[in-house]
Amino acid sequence: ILVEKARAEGKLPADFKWGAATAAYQVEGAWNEDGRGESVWDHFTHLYPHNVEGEEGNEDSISGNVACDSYHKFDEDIEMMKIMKATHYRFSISWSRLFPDGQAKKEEGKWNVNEKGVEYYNSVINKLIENNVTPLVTLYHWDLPYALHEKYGGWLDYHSQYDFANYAEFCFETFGDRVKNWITINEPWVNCVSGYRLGPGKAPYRCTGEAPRKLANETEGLDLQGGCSYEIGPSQYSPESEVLEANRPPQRLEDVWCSHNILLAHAQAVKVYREKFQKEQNGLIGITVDGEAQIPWIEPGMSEEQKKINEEYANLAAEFRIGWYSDPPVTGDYPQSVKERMGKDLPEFTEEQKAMLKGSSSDFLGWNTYTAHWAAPIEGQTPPTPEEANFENSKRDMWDDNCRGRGDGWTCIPPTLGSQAGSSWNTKYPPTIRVGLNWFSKRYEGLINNGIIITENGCAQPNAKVSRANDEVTAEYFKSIDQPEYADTYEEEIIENEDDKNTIIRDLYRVDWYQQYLENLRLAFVEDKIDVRGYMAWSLIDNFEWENGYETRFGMSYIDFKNDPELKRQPKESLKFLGQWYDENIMQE
Ligand code: PNW
Repeated sequence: ILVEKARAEGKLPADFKWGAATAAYQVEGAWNEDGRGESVWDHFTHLYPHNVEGEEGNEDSISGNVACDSYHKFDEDIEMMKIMKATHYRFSISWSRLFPDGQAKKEEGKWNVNEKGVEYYNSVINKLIENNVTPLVTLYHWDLPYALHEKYGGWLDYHSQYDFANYAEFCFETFGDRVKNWITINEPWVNCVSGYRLGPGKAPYRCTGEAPRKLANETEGLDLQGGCSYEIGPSQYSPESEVLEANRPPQRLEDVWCSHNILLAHAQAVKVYREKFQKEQNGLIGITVDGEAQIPWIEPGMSEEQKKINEEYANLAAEFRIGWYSDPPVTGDYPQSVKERMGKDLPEFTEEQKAMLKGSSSDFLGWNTYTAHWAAPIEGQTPPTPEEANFENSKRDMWDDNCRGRGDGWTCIPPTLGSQAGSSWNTKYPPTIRVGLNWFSKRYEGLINNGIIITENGCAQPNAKVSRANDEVTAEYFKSIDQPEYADTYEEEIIENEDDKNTIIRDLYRVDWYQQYLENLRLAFVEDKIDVRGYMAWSLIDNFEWENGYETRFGMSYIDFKNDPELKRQPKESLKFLGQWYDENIMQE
């Protein structure tokens, strides 16, 4: 009834989950306080300081050592939530803050947990609830305990699923009386492809290429590109991981195996929740996947036949870019197209694993959406056909290096779609959210009980550092296909000087971003009747943007990391805009 009433008024229903998102390593700081253990991000940012953009010699500027210090300043974060009228807040738990060596064990009814960590998350959860904000908790947002990487190669080893499930069980048991919305894993694709294939992007900085390497203590002839950590391979694998010793993924397939193991870890955690907690605690659990909606390339005067080819291609591209990760937790297996075209390079799930995976994200599906890709088959850049899939060093490797590794899914045609925001991959094409919601909804009809939640959406304010060549190309294109409204370049909003606080706070590019993406979300709900249940903006506050450091700002609240030791949060225009959007577009009972 709520839904019908809302649709009739062109609004979102009163129980719509409305909020902002952050992640532990990006905001908490306090990296070595109160017994927290090292994560791969602590370890590798310290080991390879040149892999993150920051100030030479200033360790805090290239790591999450201090970040926004939310570990001590969480009250101030709550003040920001109020401005946007958040009903929900999505944050993540740092696994190594609770279990410094990553291995949760319960003996005689007692967990080997770091109590200070528990105190912190209890206080976060309780404060949210006191302030009428519902917690939406991510268990893993890329900060794998370093001890597990060292012990057996982290996500490369199938043991990781059991360690993750034990940690998850502790969280359900301890926080589940108050936390009713759980996300197991954030963005398996980014975690695995950027962490184990592309180099050096995300920790643990493994990659397939011959990237130059320099450690923190090597001062001679520093190579500012930083390095990949693949050379630490075999010796890091302890005898305990006998299975992996025998079946170690070849370097070229590490991202594929990471993906496989992380999907299993998700399913194991859900199994624990379903069997031991869900009935009594009455909460929901799901996974969050990333991936650009794939927009078929069209041209003025293009034949119907070619349009159809490109549409089919777009679906195939989406199966590779998104379905690879979202199908297993819903349908229980990889998409047929991926299996056929990856051939024997793709690990198989056993029947038992398929059964465990199936429906493991049937409560809800989380989707992080930012950018769109064009899709069209381009000569020399298509993935292998099933016939070509079974050769070592085959066409698939070429395609992987040229296309998949670059993040273009199956499409492989530059540039990405829309005006350039402040991070290289981050372009603005608002219909992407509506296209993607429709794609999921059609693909998983009847398989997801409580709809899709947009668990992240947002942009970095455009700055002078990022190449804007894409703008002109896409602007021309949009004009040619009669969509001039997407031909924006927003030159007046580009920040020339990193310290131009006024431009950063008057973040009109971002206001426009939210306005347009939210309008597309509203249309998906009202017109297309898509079951979308929530929207979390990324991000509540400026924070540690991984390899891009602190000057790539996704936040709706400004922090002067360089000059303000208090790290005061200051609301930007966009934060206020969201509060207004809430009033105007979401039913108030
Ligand atoms: C997400 N891409 O990452 C993450 O979940 C956040 O932690 C991050 O801060 C945010 O988006 C902004 O980057 C992504 O290359 C990283 O398409 C890269 C991509 C997408 C999302």
